[in-house]
This record gives sequence, structure tokens and C-alpha cells, in this order.
Amino acid sequence: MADYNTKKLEQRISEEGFNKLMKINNPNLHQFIAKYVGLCNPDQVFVCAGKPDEIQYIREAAIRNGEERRLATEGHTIHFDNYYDQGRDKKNTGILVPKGVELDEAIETKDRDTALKDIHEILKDIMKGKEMYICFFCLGPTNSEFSIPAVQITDSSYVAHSEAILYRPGYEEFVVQGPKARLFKFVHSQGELGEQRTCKNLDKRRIFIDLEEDTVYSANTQYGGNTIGLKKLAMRLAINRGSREGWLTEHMLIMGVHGPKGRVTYFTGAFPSLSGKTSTAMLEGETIVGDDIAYLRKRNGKVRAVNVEKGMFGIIQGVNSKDDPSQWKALHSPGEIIFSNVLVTPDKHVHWIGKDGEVPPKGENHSGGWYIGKRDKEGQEIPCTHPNARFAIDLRMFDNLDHWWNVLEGVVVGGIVYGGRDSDTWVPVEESFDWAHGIITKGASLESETTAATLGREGIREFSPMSNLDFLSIPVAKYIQINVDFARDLKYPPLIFSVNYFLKDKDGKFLNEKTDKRVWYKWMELRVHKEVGAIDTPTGRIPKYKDLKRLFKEVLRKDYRKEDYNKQFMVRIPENLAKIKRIENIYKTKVKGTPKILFEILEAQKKRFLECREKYGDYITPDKLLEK
Ligand code: SPV
Ligand code: MN
Repeated sequence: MADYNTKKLEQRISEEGFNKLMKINNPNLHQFIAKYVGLCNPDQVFVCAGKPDEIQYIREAAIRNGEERRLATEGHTIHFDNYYDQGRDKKNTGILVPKGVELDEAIETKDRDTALKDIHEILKDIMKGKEMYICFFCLGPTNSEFSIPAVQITDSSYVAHSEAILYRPGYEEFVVQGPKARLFKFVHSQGELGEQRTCKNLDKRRIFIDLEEDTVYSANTQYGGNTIGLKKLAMRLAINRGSREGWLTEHMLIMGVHGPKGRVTYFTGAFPSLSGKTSTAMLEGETIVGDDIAYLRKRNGKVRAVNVEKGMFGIIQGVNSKDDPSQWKALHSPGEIIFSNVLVTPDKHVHWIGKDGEVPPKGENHSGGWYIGKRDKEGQEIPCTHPNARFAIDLRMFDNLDHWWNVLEGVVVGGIVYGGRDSDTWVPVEESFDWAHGIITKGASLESETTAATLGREGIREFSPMSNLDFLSIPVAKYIQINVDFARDLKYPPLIFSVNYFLKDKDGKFLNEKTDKRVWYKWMELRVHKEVGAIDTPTGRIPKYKDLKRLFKEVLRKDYRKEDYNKQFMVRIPENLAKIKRIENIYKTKVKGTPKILFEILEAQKKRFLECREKYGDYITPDKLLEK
């Protein structure tokens, strides 16, 4: 078999490329490549071992074939996705399950046999007349217990280029791990291209995740979340693998929070899309390790985390010079950045919704030639950029990158934060009573209100456990149980917190300024080291006024008023009881086999609310609780 595959590869690939493949002693890899070179049938194959001249070849190919165009600033390029290919395609993304196997209704699945047949028919000869790129990366730091070697086959130089920015080079890891490597494999084809060099056959868009072979297939799409195999596609494979091996894959940022006397404490944080994840990872005064995906492992009684990536595929909407100084600076410096689906002006500068300055009257965007007031086929006015327009950048272009961002054993996690868009229930920051209480009442109970950026009505609460629902490849109940068990008996479990940046008063006005979150992280950092006290409420532990007053002064040079504190940290019992009811209902009706502990912990919380209501009424300011 091995010989057969080797021969096939030798026939189809240049001597140089073939030799690069043969340096890796892994028959599984050779078989995989031989199969898809044969099936997709490209005119040429380029093997990228990650050397600078090879990456340069891919950059230039993207310009040559029009998938990217150069912008005015050196190193900046623009890429467009089809107008109807601007986000993750949930409907056509599925976990492949053999007959008789079922996941929850919240997880999109496809019958494995039918789907494999379908995708292999689609992939047949799909790369005729095109070049195939074969690229090697490593998820997590190389040469560490976190490392997962991942191979990407694609006919999109934009996808290959994006991955070179976003992921650590992995060719050497493949060579070192040899036959022992347990690879993740990705096959992608953008299919036929039309105007603006974007996908033509969206009706044949497919993203199929095959857990049995650790392989993901993606076709007739270009948007990064559907095509960049190492991002959300690898995440599904990793959740499945980790669930068997005792480690976690989370949709989490990692950041260093800088405490007193030069101390740095690491936090991870899960936030659903568009509820402040990247802005938290980039918080002024702190340092970033990662903004999207983390692997968590236990070692010597502690939890350690690594950033799976080395770059950011960031949302550009709303990035401005005042709120996002580090991003602003990097986006305006020469260096390698791929912008996607932003507005390009005739002089080749870029603009986006929420950028400083006026919207240029015309240019080119994801709809083609654009002018203010342009409408699409459905009669909707087209904004200057899609709300999900993005940029891909290496984290090393940021001046706030944490010193230990690439450390092999990962950073020690002091705290885990869960937060969503919530206008009326959760307080701005709160610590859970213990690990299991935090996982259940904060992580597993996470909800987020929909925004204008997603289709459908605004302000609807969506259930978003650990902000990871879209990426689960195992049943929700099992995922919750694994999370509960993960650090429960550790000697030094991370503290679990919730945050809410979106709390409003009765008139619909936000109760906090955007910058207030800087104080919440300083408080959490002190809690991890037991350097400040807290007030127990039915939902957890909240800050004392005096500590926040001092921190507001130190961090923001602001006077923090007691009346603001009382409004922000008021315990809102009716809203909290309603939330418990909603969450219980979801776990009873939509999730199969929910662990008992979830209902027990929610029940206990309910009991605390009812007792508290007896004594103090529906809305309780923290000072009342202190009096007890
Ligand atoms: C998200 O939507 O959570 C992202 C972007 O990070 S995507 O790559 O589309 O998943
Ligand atoms: Mn994400």
C-alpha cells in the first residue's frame, strides 16, 4: 500500500515537492495526500514546508490568481468572499455520524455514508486547471504535549496564506513525530470562481467533519470560518479527541492580567461572537496570549492553557483609535495583513463600519462596486462593510503580546471568565462559589442576546453554553459533565467568574462604560490571590464597594460612586429566577441525559433566591446583604 501511494505521489508531484513529503515518515499522510491529489486532480501541486521562500510563493500566488489584491500600505492585501458567503454556514456544516448514532438536536449532523459519497462526488476533478497547496502546521506550540500536527490541502492561496499568518509552522513537527503523529487532515476546494474571484457554486457548499478519520472536508466556500481548517474545523476534531483523553478545547481567549508588583495572572475567557471577546483579550494595560481558541490540560494540580493559534482573525467592525489602540496601530502599520470584506477606496485604502472618520462615498466591497445607499437583490441597503468583515494578522504585530504567549507547557490559569450580552440579569463581575457552581451557573448557563450582526431579530437570548455550542462534536450533556469533572478535584482549580459588560438600567441605558472592564479584571486578579474580600450573594461573590472605589481611582482615575455600585451590583431576583427557569427547561427538553448535578446546583441557587426574597424583596442592593 505504502509503495502504491508513493508511486502515485511521484507521478503527480515535482521532485522537490515529492522529496519534502518523503522526509516525513508517515504512511497515513502519504495515503491521504495521494488520495486527494488523485480525486481533486489539480494541474500542479505545491508542497509548502514553511520556509520563507515557500510562503512568499503562496503570497504571490494569491496576488497572481486574484484571490487577494495589494493595498496602499506595504504588506496589506484585500480578499473578498461571495456576498452570500460572509459567515459560518451552520446549515451545511455537519458532524458525520454513522447510522444509529445520535447527537443533540442543537448539533448539526449528517449521515456519514451519504455525506462522504456526496462530498467525494463534489471533490472529483474540482481542482482541474488549478494548483493544489499542501501545507503543514501545528496546533498549539510545537514540541509540546499540546502539539497536534495538521495538514491542509487547498486550492485557495488565500486559505493557505491565512493559515501561514494564523498558525505555527508544523513541517518539522511532522518530521519529528513521524509515524507516531496523530494528524488532523483538511481538504478544501473553493470550486469554481466568478466575479471578484469568489465562489460561484454556493448551492454545493459543504463543510463535513469526519471524527472517525480526523478529517474535515470543505467545498465551494471561501469564508475563513468555513475553510481555514485549523480554526473552527479543527476545533470540532479537538473537542472529540480531548473528550477521550481528559483535556479541553475551549472557545476562549487567554490573557495576562497584570497585578501588583509585576505579578501576572492568566485568565481564559469564553464569550459568544460580538460580545467583547477580542476587546477583552486586547484590554488596555494587560497582555494577550490568544483571542479565540485554547487547549487546557491539567498538570501538577494546576490547569495550563495554550493558544492553539499564533494570529488573530479579528472582527474589524467598530475598531477605532480610542477603544482599540493596539489594533489600530497594527492595522495602520506596514506588515502582513489580509483584510476581508471591508471597503476599498479608489486610492486603495480601507474603511469599515465604526472606523474613525467619514465613510467614503464609494469604493469596492463584498457587493462589488459600492456607493452609499446601494441596495442588494433583496432590497436591503448594503453597509460599507459586512458586519463580519475581518482581518488576519500575526499576534507578533501587536505591542501588547504577552511575553509567555508561546511557552511549551502553557500558562497557568488563575481564572476562567464567562460572559455574554445580558441587559438585565447578571452583575458586571462575580466569582462563583466553587468550580462546579461556576461551570453550571455561569458556563453552562451562558446566554447572549442577538445583535444586528446576525440575521433575525435583535435582543433575543440565545443559549450558548461555554460559547462553544456551534463547535461541539460530542453530546452537550457529556461536554458539561467533562467540564464539571475537569478541575473539580484539583489542588489549585482556577476560580470561575462571570462578567456582563452589557447591563442596562430601566431606561435601556448601559450601566457601565466600556473601560470599566479594566477594573473588573484587576479585581478578579486580586481574588485569585485572596488579596481582596467579597460579599456573598445568592449567585456568587461580588466585589466590595471600597475595593472597587480604590481600583477605579488607580486604574481609570475615576471617582466611583456608591449609587452606581448599588445599581450595577443589585441582585435582580425576578430576572435571575426567570433565567434559571429558561436554562432548566433547555436542559430538560433539548439536551439528552443532562447530568443531575446541573439541576441540583440550579435548584440550590433557586432556594437561595427564594430565601433572600423573603427577607429583602425582589431587588437587593449589596449593602443590605452586608448588614446580615
Ligand atoms: C467566531 O465566529 O467565533 C470566529 C470567527 O472566531 S469564525 O472563524 O468564523 O469562527
Ligand atoms: Mn471564535
